[in-house]
Amino acid sequence: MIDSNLVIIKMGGSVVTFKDEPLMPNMEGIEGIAKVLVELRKNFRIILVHGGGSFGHYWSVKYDMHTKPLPYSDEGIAVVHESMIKLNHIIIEKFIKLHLRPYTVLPSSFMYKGQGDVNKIKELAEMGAGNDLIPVTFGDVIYTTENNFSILSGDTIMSLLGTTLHPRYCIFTTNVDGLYGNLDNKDLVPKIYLNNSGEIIATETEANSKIESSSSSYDVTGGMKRKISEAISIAISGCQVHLISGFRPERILDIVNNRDYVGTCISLKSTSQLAR
Ligand code: IP8
Repeated sequence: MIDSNLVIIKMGGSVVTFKDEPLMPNMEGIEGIAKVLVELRKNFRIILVHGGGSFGHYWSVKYDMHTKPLPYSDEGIAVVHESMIKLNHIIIEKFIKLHLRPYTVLPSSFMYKGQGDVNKIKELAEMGAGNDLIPVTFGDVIYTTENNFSILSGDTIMSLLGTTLHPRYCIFTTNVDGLYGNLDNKDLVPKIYLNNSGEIIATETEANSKIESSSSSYDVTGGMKRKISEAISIAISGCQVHLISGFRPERILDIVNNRDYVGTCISLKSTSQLAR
Protein backbone atom coordinates (compact mmCIF):
# COMPACT_ATOMS: atom_id res chain seq x y z
CA MET A 1 0.00 0.00 0.00
CA ILE A 2 1.45 3.36 -1.08
CA ASP A 3 2.08 5.95 1.67
CA SER A 4 0.61 8.80 -0.33
CA ASN A 5 1.91 11.45 2.06
CA LEU A 6 5.56 10.41 1.95
CA VAL A 7 8.32 11.58 -0.41
CA ILE A 8 11.89 10.23 -0.25
CA ILE A 9 14.58 12.37 -1.85
CA LYS A 10 18.25 11.71 -2.55
CA MET A 11 20.49 14.75 -2.63
CA GLY A 12 23.25 13.53 -4.91
CA GLY A 13 26.88 14.01 -3.94
CA SER A 14 27.33 16.01 -7.16
CA VAL A 15 24.67 18.46 -5.92
CA VAL A 16 25.72 18.93 -2.29
CA THR A 17 29.48 19.05 -3.04
CA PHE A 18 31.78 20.09 -5.86
CA LYS A 19 32.78 16.61 -6.95
CA ASP A 20 36.12 17.66 -8.41
CA GLU A 21 37.21 19.78 -5.45
CA PRO A 22 38.11 17.71 -2.39
CA LEU A 23 36.05 18.40 0.72
CA MET A 24 34.17 21.32 -0.82
CA PRO A 25 30.44 21.60 -0.07
CA ASN A 26 28.23 23.24 -2.67
CA MET A 27 26.29 25.64 -0.47
CA GLU A 28 24.15 26.89 -3.36
CA GLY A 29 23.16 23.32 -4.22
CA ILE A 30 22.27 22.59 -0.58
CA GLU A 31 20.39 25.85 -0.17
CA GLY A 32 18.41 25.46 -3.41
CA ILE A 33 17.04 22.11 -2.31
CA ALA A 34 16.39 23.33 1.25
CA LYS A 35 14.19 26.16 -0.02
CA VAL A 36 12.07 23.75 -2.03
CA LEU A 37 11.77 21.41 0.97
CA VAL A 38 10.28 24.25 3.00
CA GLU A 39 7.42 24.31 0.47
CA LEU A 40 7.20 20.54 0.06
CA ARG A 41 7.00 19.97 3.84
CA LYS A 42 3.69 21.88 3.94
CA ASN A 43 1.94 19.00 2.17
CA PHE A 44 4.21 15.97 2.49
CA ARG A 45 6.33 14.09 4.99
CA ILE A 46 9.88 13.85 3.73
CA ILE A 47 12.85 11.55 4.27
CA LEU A 48 16.18 12.73 2.89
CA VAL A 49 19.26 10.76 1.89
CA HIS A 50 22.48 12.42 0.77
CA GLY A 51 25.53 11.12 -1.02
CA GLY A 52 29.24 11.44 -0.32
CA GLY A 53 30.53 13.55 -3.21
CA SER A 54 33.94 15.06 -2.57
CA PHE A 55 33.79 14.08 1.12
CA GLY A 56 33.18 10.30 1.47
CA HIS A 57 34.27 9.42 -2.06
CA TYR A 58 37.43 11.49 -1.83
CA TRP A 59 38.67 9.63 1.24
CA SER A 60 37.43 6.19 0.21
CA VAL A 61 39.44 6.47 -3.00
CA LYS A 62 42.48 7.77 -1.06
CA TYR A 63 42.32 4.75 1.25
CA ASP A 64 41.68 2.38 -1.65
CA MET A 65 38.37 1.36 -0.16
CA HIS A 66 36.51 0.92 -3.42
CA THR A 67 38.89 -1.57 -4.91
CA LYS A 68 40.69 -3.32 -2.08
CA PRO A 69 39.23 -6.62 -0.84
CA LEU A 70 37.82 -6.38 2.67
CA PRO A 71 38.81 -5.62 5.39
CA TYR A 72 39.46 -1.92 4.88
CA SER A 73 42.12 -0.11 6.88
CA ASP A 74 40.94 1.09 10.29
CA GLU A 75 42.22 4.57 9.50
CA GLY A 76 40.28 4.66 6.23
CA ILE A 77 37.05 3.58 7.97
CA ALA A 78 37.48 6.24 10.67
CA VAL A 79 38.33 9.02 8.21
CA VAL A 80 35.59 8.23 5.65
CA HIS A 81 32.94 8.01 8.39
CA GLU A 82 34.11 11.27 9.97
CA SER A 83 34.03 13.03 6.59
CA MET A 84 30.42 11.95 6.05
CA ILE A 85 29.44 13.20 9.49
CA LYS A 86 31.13 16.50 8.65
CA LEU A 87 29.24 16.83 5.34
CA ASN A 88 26.01 15.88 7.08
CA HIS A 89 26.66 18.53 9.71
CA ILE A 90 27.18 21.23 7.05
CA ILE A 91 23.88 20.26 5.40
CA ILE A 92 21.96 20.08 8.68
CA GLU A 93 23.29 23.41 9.89
CA LYS A 94 22.19 25.10 6.66
CA PHE A 95 18.77 23.44 6.81
CA ILE A 96 18.15 24.65 10.36
CA LYS A 97 19.11 28.21 9.36
CA LEU A 98 16.56 27.98 6.57
CA HIS A 99 13.84 26.97 9.04
CA LEU A 100 13.77 23.25 8.30
CA ARG A 101 13.82 20.74 11.15
CA PRO A 102 16.21 17.98 10.05
CA TYR A 103 16.99 15.03 12.28
CA THR A 104 20.04 12.97 11.37
CA VAL A 105 19.79 9.20 11.57
CA LEU A 106 23.03 7.29 11.03
CA PRO A 107 22.61 4.44 8.57
CA SER A 108 24.26 2.11 11.10
CA SER A 109 21.15 2.54 13.25
CA PHE A 110 18.86 0.88 10.68
CA MET A 111 21.30 -1.64 9.21
CA TYR A 112 22.04 -5.00 10.85
CA LYS A 113 24.59 -7.47 9.48
CA GLY A 114 24.62 -5.55 6.20
CA GLN A 115 20.84 -5.74 5.75
CA GLY A 116 18.15 -3.14 6.35
CA ASP A 117 16.30 -3.59 9.67
CA VAL A 118 12.65 -3.31 8.64
CA ASN A 119 11.38 -2.07 12.02
CA LYS A 120 14.05 0.61 12.30
CA ILE A 121 13.37 1.72 8.72
CA LYS A 122 9.66 1.97 9.50
CA GLU A 123 10.58 4.15 12.46
CA LEU A 124 12.13 6.66 10.02
CA ALA A 125 8.72 7.19 8.44
CA GLU A 126 7.02 7.43 11.82
CA MET A 127 9.38 9.99 13.33
CA GLY A 128 8.47 12.63 10.72
CA ALA A 129 4.73 12.18 11.25
CA GLY A 130 2.79 14.63 13.41
CA ASN A 131 5.66 17.14 13.60
CA ASP A 132 7.95 19.15 11.31
CA LEU A 133 10.97 16.87 11.53
CA ILE A 134 12.70 15.57 8.43
CA PRO A 135 14.78 12.41 9.00
CA VAL A 136 18.09 12.74 7.13
CA THR A 137 20.50 9.89 6.48
CA PHE A 138 23.47 9.37 4.15
CA GLY A 139 25.79 7.00 2.31
CA ASP A 140 28.46 5.83 4.76
CA VAL A 141 30.92 3.11 5.69
CA ILE A 142 29.10 0.69 7.98
CA TYR A 143 29.90 -2.37 10.04
CA THR A 144 28.59 -5.57 8.49
CA THR A 145 29.79 -8.81 10.13
CA GLU A 146 32.94 -10.52 11.39
CA ASN A 147 35.03 -7.39 11.66
CA ASN A 148 34.15 -6.22 8.18
CA PHE A 149 32.99 -2.79 7.14
CA SER A 150 31.44 -1.90 3.83
CA ILE A 151 30.67 1.24 1.86
CA LEU A 152 26.91 1.68 1.75
CA SER A 153 25.79 3.93 -1.09
CA GLY A 154 23.00 6.45 -0.62
CA ASP A 155 21.41 4.91 -3.72
CA THR A 156 21.21 1.54 -1.97
CA ILE A 157 19.67 3.29 1.05
CA MET A 158 17.09 4.82 -1.32
CA SER A 159 16.12 1.39 -2.52
CA LEU A 160 15.96 -0.03 1.04
CA LEU A 161 13.72 2.84 2.16
CA GLY A 162 11.67 2.95 -1.05
CA THR A 163 10.87 -0.76 -1.13
CA THR A 164 10.11 -0.89 2.62
CA LEU A 165 8.13 2.33 3.08
CA HIS A 166 6.31 2.56 -0.29
CA PRO A 167 6.40 6.36 -0.56
CA ARG A 168 4.32 8.27 -3.10
CA TYR A 169 7.50 9.46 -4.85
CA CYS A 170 11.19 8.61 -4.75
CA ILE A 171 13.25 11.40 -6.29
CA PHE A 172 16.95 11.16 -7.14
CA THR A 173 18.70 14.48 -7.72
CA THR A 174 22.00 14.58 -9.61
CA ASN A 175 23.98 17.12 -11.65
CA VAL A 176 22.27 16.11 -14.91
CA ASP A 177 18.65 16.46 -16.06
CA GLY A 178 17.82 12.74 -15.93
CA LEU A 179 18.65 9.66 -17.95
CA TYR A 180 19.99 10.22 -21.43
CA GLY A 181 19.24 7.68 -24.14
CA ASN A 182 22.12 9.09 -26.08
CA LEU A 183 24.94 10.82 -24.24
CA ASP A 184 26.28 12.56 -27.37
CA ASN A 185 23.22 14.60 -28.18
CA LYS A 186 21.85 14.68 -24.60
CA ASP A 187 18.64 13.02 -25.71
CA LEU A 188 16.68 12.85 -22.43
CA VAL A 189 14.35 9.90 -21.82
CA PRO A 190 11.31 11.39 -20.02
CA LYS A 191 9.55 8.11 -19.20
CA ILE A 192 10.57 4.51 -18.72
CA TYR A 193 7.89 1.88 -18.24
CA LEU A 194 8.64 -1.43 -16.57
CA ASN A 195 6.84 -4.72 -16.35
CA ASN A 196 6.49 -6.50 -12.99
CA SER A 197 9.86 -8.21 -13.45
CA GLY A 198 11.61 -4.85 -13.79
CA GLU A 199 12.26 -5.22 -17.51
CA ILE A 200 12.00 -2.02 -19.52
CA ILE A 201 9.05 -2.51 -21.83
CA ALA A 202 8.81 0.96 -23.34
CA THR A 203 10.13 4.50 -23.15
CA GLU A 204 8.71 7.79 -24.26
CA THR A 205 11.03 10.17 -26.04
CA GLU A 206 10.65 13.93 -26.06
CA ALA A 207 8.57 13.47 -29.21
CA ASN A 208 6.26 11.17 -27.25
CA SER A 209 6.75 8.25 -29.58
CA LYS A 210 7.07 4.87 -27.92
CA ILE A 211 10.23 2.92 -28.46
CA GLU A 212 10.46 -0.75 -27.59
CA SER A 213 13.68 -1.21 -25.73
CA SER A 214 15.56 -3.61 -23.50
CA SER A 215 17.44 -2.55 -20.39
CA SER A 216 20.75 -3.36 -22.01
CA SER A 217 20.24 -0.87 -24.84
CA TYR A 218 20.84 2.07 -22.51
CA ASP A 219 24.17 3.78 -22.38
CA VAL A 220 24.32 4.14 -18.62
CA THR A 221 27.69 4.20 -16.95
CA GLY A 222 29.24 4.35 -13.51
CA GLY A 223 27.13 6.00 -10.84
CA MET A 224 24.15 6.37 -13.13
CA LYS A 225 24.12 2.65 -13.85
CA ARG A 226 23.82 1.79 -10.16
CA LYS A 227 21.20 4.51 -9.67
CA ILE A 228 19.09 3.02 -12.45
CA SER A 229 19.23 -0.48 -11.00
CA GLU A 230 18.22 0.82 -7.55
CA ALA A 231 15.53 2.98 -9.17
CA ILE A 232 14.15 -0.05 -10.99
CA SER A 233 13.92 -2.07 -7.79
CA ILE A 234 11.98 0.77 -6.16
CA ALA A 235 9.69 1.21 -9.18
CA ILE A 236 8.73 -2.47 -9.30
CA SER A 237 7.58 -2.17 -5.69
CA GLY A 238 4.92 0.24 -7.02
CA CYS A 239 6.47 3.67 -6.34
CA GLN A 240 7.09 6.28 -9.02
CA VAL A 241 10.79 7.09 -9.29
CA HIS A 242 12.03 10.37 -10.75
CA LEU A 243 15.53 11.43 -11.76
CA ILE A 244 16.04 15.19 -11.97
CA SER A 245 18.70 17.87 -11.77
CA GLY A 246 19.35 18.97 -8.19
CA PHE A 247 20.24 22.39 -9.57
CA ARG A 248 16.62 22.84 -10.69
CA PRO A 249 15.01 21.76 -7.39
CA GLU A 250 11.70 23.44 -8.26
CA ARG A 251 11.14 20.37 -10.42
CA ILE A 252 10.46 18.47 -7.18
CA LEU A 253 7.35 20.64 -6.76
CA ASP A 254 6.40 20.08 -10.41
CA ILE A 255 6.51 16.33 -9.81
CA VAL A 256 4.32 16.33 -6.71
CA ASN A 257 1.88 18.76 -8.33
CA ASN A 258 1.59 16.56 -11.43
CA ARG A 259 2.98 19.26 -13.71
CA ASP A 260 5.20 18.57 -16.70
CA TYR A 261 8.88 18.72 -15.78
CA VAL A 262 12.28 18.01 -17.29
CA GLY A 263 13.59 14.69 -16.00
CA THR A 264 13.08 10.93 -16.19
CA CYS A 265 10.20 9.06 -14.57
CA ILE A 266 10.54 5.30 -14.05
CA SER A 267 7.41 3.39 -13.16
CA LEU A 268 5.47 0.21 -13.63
CA LYS A 269 3.27 0.58 -16.69
CA SER A 270 0.17 0.13 -14.52
CA THR A 271 1.32 2.63 -11.84
CA SER A 272 2.12 5.32 -14.40
CA GLN A 273 -1.32 5.03 -15.96
CA LEU A 274 -3.00 5.38 -12.60
CA ALA A 275 -0.86 8.25 -11.41
CA ARG A 276 -0.60 10.62 -14.36
O1 IP8 B 1 27.51 9.07 -2.83
C1 IP8 B 1 28.74 7.04 -0.78
O2 IP8 B 1 27.40 7.44 -0.92
P1 IP8 B 1 26.88 7.80 -2.41
C2 IP8 B 1 29.24 7.29 0.62
O3 IP8 B 1 25.40 7.89 -2.27
C3 IP8 B 1 30.69 7.04 0.77
O4 IP8 B 1 27.28 6.66 -3.32
C4 IP8 B 1 31.15 6.85 2.14
C5 IP8 B 1 31.58 6.99 -0.18
